[in-house]
Amino acid sequence: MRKEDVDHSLYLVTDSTPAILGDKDICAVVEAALRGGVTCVQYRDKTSDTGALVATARRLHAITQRHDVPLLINDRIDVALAIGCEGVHIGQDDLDLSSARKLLGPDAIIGVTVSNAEETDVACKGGADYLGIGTVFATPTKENTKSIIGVDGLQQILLQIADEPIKTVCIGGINASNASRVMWQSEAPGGKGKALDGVAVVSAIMAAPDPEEASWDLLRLVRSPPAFARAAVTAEQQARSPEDLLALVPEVVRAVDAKKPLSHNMTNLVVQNFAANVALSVGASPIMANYGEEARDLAMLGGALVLNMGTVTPKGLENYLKALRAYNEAGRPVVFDPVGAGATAVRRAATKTILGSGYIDVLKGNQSEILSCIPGGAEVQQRGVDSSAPGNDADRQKLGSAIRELAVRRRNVVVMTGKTDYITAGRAVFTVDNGHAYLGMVTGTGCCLGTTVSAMVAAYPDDKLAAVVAGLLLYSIAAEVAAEREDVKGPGTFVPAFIDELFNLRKATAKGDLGWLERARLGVLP
Ligand code: 3NM
Repeated sequence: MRKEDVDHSLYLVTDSTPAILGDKDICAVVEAALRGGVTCVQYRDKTSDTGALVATARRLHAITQRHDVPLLINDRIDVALAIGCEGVHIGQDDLDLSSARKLLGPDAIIGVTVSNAEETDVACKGGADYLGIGTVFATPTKENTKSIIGVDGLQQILLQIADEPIKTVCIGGINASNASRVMWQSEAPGGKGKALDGVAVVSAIMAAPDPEEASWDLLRLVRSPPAFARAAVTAEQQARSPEDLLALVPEVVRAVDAKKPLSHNMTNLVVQNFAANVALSVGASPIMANYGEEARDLAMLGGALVLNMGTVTPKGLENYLKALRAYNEAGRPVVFDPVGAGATAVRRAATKTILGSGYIDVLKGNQSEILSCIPGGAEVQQRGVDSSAPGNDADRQKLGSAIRELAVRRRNVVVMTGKTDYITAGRAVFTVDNGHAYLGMVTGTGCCLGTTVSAMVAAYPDDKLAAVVAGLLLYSIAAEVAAEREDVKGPGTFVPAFIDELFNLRKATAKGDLGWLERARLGVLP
């Protein structure tokens, strides 16, 4: 087989330790995995004596040859030479790439493990055939890994090598629950970065009760986009003008009114009652279910999930992750509100965990929360950028490009709330200048906006940008209308009036009375 023709889609790395292999025969497991569709095999054994290594490698090579799949040896160039297999895989502490190439010749396949920009650069310049990028997620299989880079770190490396003719797989903690997501999420949209060629796994196959079935399942997952990818915001949807989006608002509001979608809130203790009433007013069916085990069933009901981190606890975080997985698997939208994200170390870590554990369709927060989701965002914040200061166009642009980059990286919609609200899916940054000061004087109004947005994306999932814009306009204009009422004397009387006006505007929209939309101040950053 020519090395250019190697398929890296499902790359099996073996492990002979009892914790993973158990009492199974390594050759039987590899044979089963090949029947299941594994496309490349690396024999990795850090403990056996050289004689045993060579003997096992020979048996494995006979098997991989029957399946026309390359066999690579981890680290041991001598073993690869002794059995005449297709190549080797070298880590950063192993023999260097140019020596390995000299020993093995130009036709051998040589892969290199990389975890940062510098290692990547050296491996590409040195003529590696493929990169094993990791460690993506922490894994008990290899505990002494250098760094956990997450999907963000993986994407960074793929952006760096956009133009290199090199193949790539990722490694570390990859299994059936995340393979498809990692393949899709690590690729920067718009052809800016490279897409992974595949995933490398150890335990997901070597420790599986049925390695053939596990391989078959993984290969299918690697080759098919995840459920949530189907409804990502398209380039055409992003190219619309504010007027185009405004024209869709009635349709979105009516869709919620007609469908009464489920708004599943995992939200904080302070706002549960308020959020449930807001959901009802905008036309959704709220459920305030904080127990993650329920999420699988709830995700099947055609609704959307709100993860609101307002009163995060370790148990709460576990529940969020279960629900996130369930909604991602069902292909139903998730709105994440990283409340107080920058405020404490616990919240910073929880935000990172949530963002790294699944796909978030809409990331919504205030300026400091959103900036703390961006690498380097804290510095933007510390430099005192203030989008609400009048006439501060430079700051608006800075914030606009920061959230645009965040949306590109996450392939989602980002909403940054404030005096002006900003919305982007990675291209145009739309702005909403409606609302009322009372919203800032009542607890939970930010959280309830998340609930409102969840109702809109649940009812209108194929156009999440329009859905989010509709949610923001309905919410902030209802606040204006409520605040102007004669019976509203301050923040206390504002709350029931606001709930009424959310209901009234929705009902008016359903009847075709769209007068309220004349107040809309929807724009786009130049
Ligand atoms: N190399 P599992 S992580 C062999 O980061 C190996 O370089 C890694 O095992 C790296 O698929 C790893 O069971 C083990 O998580 C991956």
